[in-house]
Amino acid sequence: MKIERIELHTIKLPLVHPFRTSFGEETEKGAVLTAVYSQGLTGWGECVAGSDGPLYSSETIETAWYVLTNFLIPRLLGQDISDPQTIPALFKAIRGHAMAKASLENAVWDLLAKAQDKSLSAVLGGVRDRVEVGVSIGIQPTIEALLARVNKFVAEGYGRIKVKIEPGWEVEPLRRIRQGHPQIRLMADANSAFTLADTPLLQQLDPLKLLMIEQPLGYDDIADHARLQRQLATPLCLDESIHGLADAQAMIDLQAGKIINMKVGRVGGFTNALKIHDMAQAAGIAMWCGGMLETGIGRAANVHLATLPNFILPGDISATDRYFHEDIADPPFVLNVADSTMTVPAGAGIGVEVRPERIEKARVRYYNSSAR
Ligand code: OSB
Ligand code: MG
Repeated sequence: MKIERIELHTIKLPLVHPFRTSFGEETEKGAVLTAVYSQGLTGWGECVAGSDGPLYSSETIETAWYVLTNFLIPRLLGQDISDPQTIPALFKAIRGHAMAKASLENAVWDLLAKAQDKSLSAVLGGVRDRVEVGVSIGIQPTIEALLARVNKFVAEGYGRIKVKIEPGWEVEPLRRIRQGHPQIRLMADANSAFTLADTPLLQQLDPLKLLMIEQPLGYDDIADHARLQRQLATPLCLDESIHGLADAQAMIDLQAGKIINMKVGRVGGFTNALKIHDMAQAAGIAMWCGGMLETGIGRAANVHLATLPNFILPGDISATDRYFHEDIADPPFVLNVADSTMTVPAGAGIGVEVRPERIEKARVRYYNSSAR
């Protein structure tokens, strides 16, 4: 299909509850939404780069806009694409900027799936129609506030709880959650807030039987995670450190952890995500789908991705009402309370209906370009 037209929309949506991690607090979700047009169909993508600065990764919505409009869109517009796995080659000369690349490539996956009248899960090779999910809870002002939040989400039906940690907010909060919920699947995410010198502190988490500790050390550091894993019983999971195939291979070779948090934006799109999925599966590295507080577009893409066979742990994919009062797509995602799952949209492509009037309401920046 010839890519006839591409639109970008930067939107800002207020979050229902502020989200604090070791790298900062977000009260609003900013995203660049990508739309690709061909033969009367529209494919949608969402760029997960940060709107508050290069804090989680080096990309921001501003760097993504710059790279998309100057380098990526000119390489894609007017191209005749029949297989989205050919797109990374078009973008090869552009180094880095995985999230910008993914937002465009993933929109083409949606477009081509819609043209075949197949769900995104079907074209990716998914094997299930519901995916296990959990909730990621930010750093709270007090332990009492954290426990109240955990209890609320457990009561809502979430069967896996992840809490953000940082120095000074680690062992005690997790111990108190464990006391109240002896059996729940519990894990911690440090977003790179610790160093190897904190090994004795992190060892104190071993008796709490956490599912995993996510990204305790440097955002680009694989070797130190290997050193730490040798001294911990709790499995380590890498998030920030895995930017592509080479990082996943290094993690496997160095035994730097046992689990990968897959974020399709962080690895540059579905083509790379599929390759890392297969590589990890062959190496016995488990995988789950991470989240970046996505709108309905990115959330739908995540749900489809999580249907792949090696996604064997619950994902950071929560119900829409946990993030937004009103999303830009319908229907909202809801939790199946009986088994802490989310149902995969059955329609073509990402399977959600994007609402243009809501995008317009939330929009702060717009771009439109047509092929000649
Ligand atoms: O590290 O997994 C992370 C949100 C923004 C940036 C980084 C992370 C997160 C989350 C939220 O943990 C997961 C979600 O979308 O619910
Ligand atoms: Mg993380």
